[in-house]
Amino acid sequence: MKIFKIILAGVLFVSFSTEAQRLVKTVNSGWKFQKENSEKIETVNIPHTWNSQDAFNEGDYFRGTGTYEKQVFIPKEWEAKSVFLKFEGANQHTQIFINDKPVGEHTGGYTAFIFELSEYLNFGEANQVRILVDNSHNQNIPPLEADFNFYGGIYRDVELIVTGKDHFKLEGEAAGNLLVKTPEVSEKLAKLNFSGEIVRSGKKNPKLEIKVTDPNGKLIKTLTPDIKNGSNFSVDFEIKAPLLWSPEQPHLYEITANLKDPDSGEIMDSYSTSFGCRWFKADPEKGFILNGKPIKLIGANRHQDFENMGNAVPNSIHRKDYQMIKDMGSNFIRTAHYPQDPDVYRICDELGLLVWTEVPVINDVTDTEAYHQNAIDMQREQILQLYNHPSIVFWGYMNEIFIRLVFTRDMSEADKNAKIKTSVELAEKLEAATKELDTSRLSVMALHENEIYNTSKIADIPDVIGWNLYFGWYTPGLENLGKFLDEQHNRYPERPLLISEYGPGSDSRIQTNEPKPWDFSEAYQLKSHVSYLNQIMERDYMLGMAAWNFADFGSSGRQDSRPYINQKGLVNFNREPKDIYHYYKARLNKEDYVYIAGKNFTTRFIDQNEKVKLKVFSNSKKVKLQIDDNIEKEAIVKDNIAEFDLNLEEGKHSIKAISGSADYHRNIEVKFRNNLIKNIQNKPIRINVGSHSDFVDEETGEIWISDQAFSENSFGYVSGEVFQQSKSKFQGTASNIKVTTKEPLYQTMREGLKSYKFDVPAGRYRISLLMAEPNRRASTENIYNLGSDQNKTSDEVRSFDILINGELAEQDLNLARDYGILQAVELNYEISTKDEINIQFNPESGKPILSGIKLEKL
Ligand code: GCB
Repeated sequence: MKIFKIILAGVLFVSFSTEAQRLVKTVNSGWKFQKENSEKIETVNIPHTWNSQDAFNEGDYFRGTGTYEKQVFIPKEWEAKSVFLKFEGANQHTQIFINDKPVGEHTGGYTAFIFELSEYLNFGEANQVRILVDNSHNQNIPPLEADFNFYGGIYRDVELIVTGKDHFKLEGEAAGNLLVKTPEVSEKLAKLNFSGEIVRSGKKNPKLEIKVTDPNGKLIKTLTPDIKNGSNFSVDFEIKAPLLWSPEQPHLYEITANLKDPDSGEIMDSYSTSFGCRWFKADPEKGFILNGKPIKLIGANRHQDFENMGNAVPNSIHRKDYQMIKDMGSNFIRTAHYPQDPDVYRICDELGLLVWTEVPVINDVTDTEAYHQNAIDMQREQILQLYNHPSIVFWGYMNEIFIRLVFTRDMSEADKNAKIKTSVELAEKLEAATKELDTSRLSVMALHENEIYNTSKIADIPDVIGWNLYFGWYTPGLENLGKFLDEQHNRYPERPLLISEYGPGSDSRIQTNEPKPWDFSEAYQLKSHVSYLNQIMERDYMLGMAAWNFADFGSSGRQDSRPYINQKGLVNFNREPKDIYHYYKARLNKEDYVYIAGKNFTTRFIDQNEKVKLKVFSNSKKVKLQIDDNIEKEAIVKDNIAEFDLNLEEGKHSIKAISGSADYHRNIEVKFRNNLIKNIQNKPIRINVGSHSDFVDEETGEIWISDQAFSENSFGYVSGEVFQQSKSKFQGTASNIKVTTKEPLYQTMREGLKSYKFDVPAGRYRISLLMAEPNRRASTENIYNLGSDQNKTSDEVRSFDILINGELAEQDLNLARDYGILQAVELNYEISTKDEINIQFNPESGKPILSGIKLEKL
């Protein structure tokens, strides 16, 4: 809750009435913005980033300085006040100038900072405010590198704050926060302390009055502590039988502190904060204990960006996200990998979400005093600014800090040891800084799956260890999760453990009944999350788990099935839920819930005798299915999924799932694959060649169906194999394919095929062949020059001829040479035929490839 009151000019400017308080107002609108080395000046509103678009284009996004400028009128009356400018966050180094005079600067992109402007201002006039923000890489500022975008700009609110000359201290690391501590809480009693600092004009001794209200808004106490040495105060108080804060009942108390003129009783400054009463611990055997009871922490990580906005998102989106996380049934959130908007923590307090918040010390450490100090400053700012939030239970300070080291080839032993040493030293300093400010919360660090964290002993430093584990994705075997955790638990029985990240990438355009790692199908995401949930639920010692990630997010270095986006979200970048989000809802919520999986899997292409597989998510024991209002089926629910194998006729079906008091309806259309040829008139066949998944084009609704081998009266490939880029990945290339929005269609392909055949009725047809050269090293040589180029092997030159019903359609087609690598190519041909279409692929060098094929009757 902001102390934002619209104060009538008369009241504000004539004098502060006894009801007056500080003025807090945003200064977000109408800034003139200019990027370094650019002529263009635009008018922008804050929140703003200059990377909302270019971080999603090919090449590097702009990292440099942006200048924001604005005239701000400062009333004459404020001469008698103190005037501050507060930034909730700007990425990542900020300098402030008022009327061309430097006021101050701040380093770090994710915490708030505040400056007193009074001495720089001309009162009764417009003042020029100029802000320089720089997001260029700086080896002394964390994060050095990470799997997300470092969008530059003033991407959180800017506020002007006006207080009396005597005021609660705003300047400094706490950015205006006063601390409410809860050193001892039980069901019977909460012992509390409220402390802070007052900045005084020195004329009179102000009086302090603190009002405490309970969660129902009832005043329960008014405290009037002394102000020590003229500036500090610390007051203890107790609440009997406190209403405890918990995810089920997030009761919030509130404090309002007023600083009063001793003679007139006028309020010179006022500050409010909410707080909660709860206690907790992390037990290495029993897991997380909140208010004396074990609670399995289940939830997600969350990045702060949104489609088309970058990190410049309004508070309403923060609220929507956390509401969705709460609605999913979670009780836990990790604000990976940095402190988020101050509103986020207020929202988590209100909704009842337990929070792990962390500073962005990620992947690597620079061995300089400046880097270490910046990291420590970030942690101090995070803790002091967010201290009062009952939702926060973990202060985190490092993520996978050895991953750069582990993946850097050619690093000498000496350099490795130096890197380990500086990282361990920094962890020790961060641990000390954390505990110096707050012993009531747990410190935590996230590790990737590697022994180095144990051998270096860095994992012994924090109170709790979070493992980021991607079994079944980066490393094989979903079932290895439990084994890995049990082994860690046995070796380090005193160490409380949780899973800080897990989950595969998915794309709601990719649908299959036979999910495989790296196919980006929604089905594999489901399979993986179910397995992880089961394995964690059966281990009492595990504190809990946070899925990676609540939403898809921008990461300019990524080339998955949607380029520049990390697709491990439970919801899309625009927060459209994926199947998996509904699964969590069914698994975690108590109220009856039912959902038929497959928003994009509503047309099923099957063989005549094949059954339609349907998955229904539910939190009941059984699910009933009503098909076309006349057939009823029932299935037992296991792991919150009821599986149905349905015999359905070709055509449209209405399906309703009922479980408990909840129901869900979906229309499903069935098409027999063999009839596709028969019905080809006006209904083109589209095949996702080299893939076991259907690709649903969300723009057109067209479906490119999974591939099949040729059989009589049907269609399909003859010989060849599914193209595999690397052993660990099961299909396709993970590289971005240029000039198309149907990347997955081109990423998967069949290699070395002899032909693709259709047993079609006589007629005239258009054939479209889709392909992309996946090999980055593919040669652009002409096959006929090979003999003269000693360096090239035929493996690197892919060249083939295409014959359609015996007629040469392409000779020496070298995609790399003719179109470029990783480039979407579509070749269309028209032919007339009496009974069949046989598209032959004859290699000249290397193996022919094909990504997709469309056959249309003209
Ligand atoms: C991790 C990182 C996270 C990445 C994630 C991934 O372990 O901590 O920043 O985004 O893996 O998707 O690879």
